[in-house]
Amino acid sequence: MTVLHQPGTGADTGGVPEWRPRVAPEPLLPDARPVRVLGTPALKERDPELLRDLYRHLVVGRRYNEQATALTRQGRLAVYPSSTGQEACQVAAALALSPQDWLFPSYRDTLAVTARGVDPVETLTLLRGDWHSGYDPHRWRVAPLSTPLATQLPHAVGLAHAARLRGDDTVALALVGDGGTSEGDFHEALNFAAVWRAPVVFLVQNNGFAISVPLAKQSAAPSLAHKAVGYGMPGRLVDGNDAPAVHAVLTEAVERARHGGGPTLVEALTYRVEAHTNADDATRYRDADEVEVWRRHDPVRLLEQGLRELGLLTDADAEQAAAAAETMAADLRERMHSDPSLDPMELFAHVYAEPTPQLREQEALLRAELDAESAAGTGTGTEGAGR
Ligand SMILES: Cc1ncc(C[n+]2csc(CCOP(=O)(O)OP(=O)(O)O)c2C)c(N)n1
Repeated sequence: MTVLHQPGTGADTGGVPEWRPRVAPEPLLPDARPVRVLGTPALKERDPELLRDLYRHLVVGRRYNEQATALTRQGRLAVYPSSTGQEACQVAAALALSPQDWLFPSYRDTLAVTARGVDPVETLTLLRGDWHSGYDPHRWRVAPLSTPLATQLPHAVGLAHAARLRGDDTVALALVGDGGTSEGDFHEALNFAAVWRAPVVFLVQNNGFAISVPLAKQSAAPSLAHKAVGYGMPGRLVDGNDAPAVHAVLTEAVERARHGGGPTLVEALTYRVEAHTNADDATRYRDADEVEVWRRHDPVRLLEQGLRELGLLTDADAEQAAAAAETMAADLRERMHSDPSLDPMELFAHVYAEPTPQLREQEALLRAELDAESAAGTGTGTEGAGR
């Protein structure tokens, strides 16, 4: 219960104004150890259908990462930040939400977006460099993938707060990396979320690095989950490679938010097994041994093992999941190999309601250039096409 700052009478404190913490800090402290479900008796209590669903999404997600990375090598995708090793966080995030909820992803969260139902090709539109967002955020209740770090967090808080004011039972779940917690937007978002008791959940995927910068060079906090206490919200710590555990912790936080309990900060401990993107060489800043340790703590294999031990997954189920992954990859490959039809003039659309004189001038220059190319027969063949 919130206690307002109370100056008191000073009578019983020797003239020093009385002070009490405004919120008791102990209940906000994160779990002493990362929550785990796999390898514990709690696994048996989870819904078998949910566990199988998580597994199928993880297998498809792993394949999506492989295929998207291959597309960068074939020149079909400008950049891809792989989430191999982080699939459990992303899939659990999508599956913890109800249809009326909103997801606020970063550039690395393509699996969370597709697990929510967005077309795998449309998820990649931004990373292909074609358009700001390939999907309709309102239809899917998924904000555009955010490249500027942590900017999605205040957006999530604003949406959640507005939903609450309108009486909607919508919860926003915002994803951010460990590096993103160093941004001012992280602070502003968490602070307002707690002050407003907004129905929002923050999931930090602590994958160890912000490109080449290890977490130890960014934060001296006991854990990122501990930061929650300073804002007045609970912090949770979970094994980010344990899909049922991430799902359980997020579901609890989402339902708490939905029922007026306010925001939660969840830190999922995971690891970015691949390089930051296809443009990065991770061998320059980390040891192969470290990567190997995490490869052994693999989210897909861990879940498969847990399900098989309980008799919840047969060879046929595993083959079916693998076949679904191959079908998705083949479709992705085929559709990404056809040239998008783009209209370069759209660069100027949706910038301002009233374009500035400079933009009008640039627009006219580009139009003239495209017309000249087209008259000379050297155009890109994309002029005037819809996207
Ligand atoms: C505001 C801002 N500053 C810097 C960058 C450049 N940048 C892109 S990714 C990245 C590291 C982010 O690390 P983290 O938040 O841990 O996420 P991860 O990439 O590991 O998922 C940086 C600094 C950016 N995109 N936005």
